[in-house]
Amino acid sequence: MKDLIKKYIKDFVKEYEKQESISTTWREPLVGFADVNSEEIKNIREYTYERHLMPKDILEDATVIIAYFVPFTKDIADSNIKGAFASEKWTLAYQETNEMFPKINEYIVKKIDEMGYRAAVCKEAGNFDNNILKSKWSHRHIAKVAGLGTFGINNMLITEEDCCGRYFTIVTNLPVEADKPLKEENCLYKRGKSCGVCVKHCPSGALSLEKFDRFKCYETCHTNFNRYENLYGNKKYEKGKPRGGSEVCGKCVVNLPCSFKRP
Ligand code: B12
Ligand code: SF4
Ligand code: SF4
Repeated sequence: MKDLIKKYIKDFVKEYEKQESISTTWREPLVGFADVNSEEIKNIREYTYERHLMPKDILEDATVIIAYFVPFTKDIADSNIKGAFASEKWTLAYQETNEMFPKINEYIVKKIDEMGYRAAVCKEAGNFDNNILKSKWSHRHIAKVAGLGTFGINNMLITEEDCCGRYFTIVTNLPVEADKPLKEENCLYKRGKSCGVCVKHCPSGALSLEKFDRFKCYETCHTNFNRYENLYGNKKYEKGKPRGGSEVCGKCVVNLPCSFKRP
C-alpha cells in the first residue's frame, strides 16, 4: 500500500509537468509516513506552536500522515544564486508547485477512497498568523517525523539528498507501518563539521549559527513580493513569467553543500 501511494505521487508529478502551460520541472518526489501516535506528533504543539492543529482535527480516526517532498531541478535552483532578488524562475516554481499541490492531494485522496480508506488535508497549512509568522500546521515537522529529513542551520528540512523544493502532507487512516525519523543529521554543521555557508548567503541577517529570525526573513520575502507584484501583478499571464508577487527569497537553499546531492 505504501509503495502504491509513493508511485501515485511520483507518477502524478511526472505527468503534470508535461502540460504545455507548465514551465517548472521537478525531480522525483520523496514520500514518507508519519506516525500520529509518535511522541513528536502527540506533542507537536510544544515543538511548533500552541495553536497547532492535531491530526484528529483533520481526520477523526487518523493513523499516519503522508508527507511528500517535491524537489526542484538544478536549473531552477541555479537561477536563484545571483542577484539580490529571488529569480523569476524560482518565483514561478514556487507558484506552479503551490498550484500543483491541491491537484496531487485531490488525486491521492480519491485513490485512498478507492482503496476503502479515508484521507484529508489541513486547509490552514497555507495560512499563517502575520503577528508571529507561524502556521497552525507544520508540513516540515510532520515530514521530519516521517523520516524525510533533518533541520539545517538554514532552518530548512534537508532530505538525504537536497533541500531545494516544497513539502505537503495528507492525513489518512491507512493501516500501514509508519516510517521512523532519521538518526543522522543531514546538515554538515550539525554533524560537527565546519560549514555555515547558508548564513553567509542570507541577505537579511535572518540566519546565524544559533537561531533563525523569521521577522527579518519575512521583510526580505515581502520585498520580493512587492517587486514581482509591481512587475507582473496587473499583466496577463505569460508562460515562464511569475504570475505577480509571492513571498519568496530562497538564497539560503541554493548553491550550498546541502542543496543537491543527486543529479
Ligand atoms: C510561515 C512560513 C514562512 C514565513 C515564516 C518563516 C518560517 N520558516 O517559519 C516566511 C514567509 C518568512 C517564510 C519564508 C520561507 N519559506 Co516558508 N513557510 C511558512 C509556512 C506557511 C508555515 C511555517 C510555520 O509556521 N511552521 C510552524 C513552525 C513553528 O514550525 P516549522 O518551522 O515548520 O518547524 C520547526 C519545528 O519542527 C521545530 N523543531 C523541529 N524539531 C524540534 C525539536 C524540538 C525539541 C523543538 C523544541 C522544536 C523542533 O523546528 C522547525 C524549524 O524551525 C510553511 C508551510 C507549512 N504550513 O508548513 C512554509 C515553508 C516552511 N516555507 C518554505 C520555504 C521554502 C520558504 C523560503 C525558502 C521562501 C521561498 N520559498 O523562497 C523561506 C525560508 C525561510 C527559512 N529559512 O526558514 C518551505 C520549506 C521547505 C524546506 N525545505 O524546509 C515550507 C515548508 C513550504 C512548503 N510547502 O514546502 N515561510
Ligand atoms: S549550508 Fe552547511 S550549515 Fe547551512 S544548512 Fe547546509 S550543511 Fe548546514
Ligand atoms: S529566505 Fe532569504 S532572508 Fe529568509 S533566511 Fe533564507 S536567505 Fe535569509
